[in-house]
Amino acid sequence: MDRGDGSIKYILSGEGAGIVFTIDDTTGDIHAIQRLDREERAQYTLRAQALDRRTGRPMEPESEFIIKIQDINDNEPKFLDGPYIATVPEMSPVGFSHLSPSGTSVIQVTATDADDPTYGNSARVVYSILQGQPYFSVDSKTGI
Ligand SMILES: [Ca+2]
Ligand SMILES: [Ca+2]
Repeated sequence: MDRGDGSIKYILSGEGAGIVFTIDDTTGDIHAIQRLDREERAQYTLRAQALDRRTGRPMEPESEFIIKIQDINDNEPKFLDGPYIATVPEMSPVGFSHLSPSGTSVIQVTATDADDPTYGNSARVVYSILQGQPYFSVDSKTGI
């Protein structure tokens, strides 16, 4: 029904309307007016309606829609329980692998990443040791 002559007025309501999102009341275009952080809030449910600008009467029933915030990789993995302190007896057996777990397990470290685990590799954690070779190694998957 919108002939583009400005006779229709669009209004927005719902979560974050007027604060996070705004609508151009002539075109119906919706814009974000704040920076969005998926880790703070992953989606918003909004409602929009087209009104006759002259009478204020609705032109159609209100429609609901959901805006999902697409993730970017903006969080690095963190060791929430660190710093870790562990002890290992001297002369302990060396070596470790899944096939021959005969070596000495010293500690398991666990890192978490706040990004979306269901999208891409942004939340994927791989463990490696920066210092301490050749005496220590870490399993890249388990952190043992
Ligand atoms: Ca990440
Ligand atoms: Ca993110």
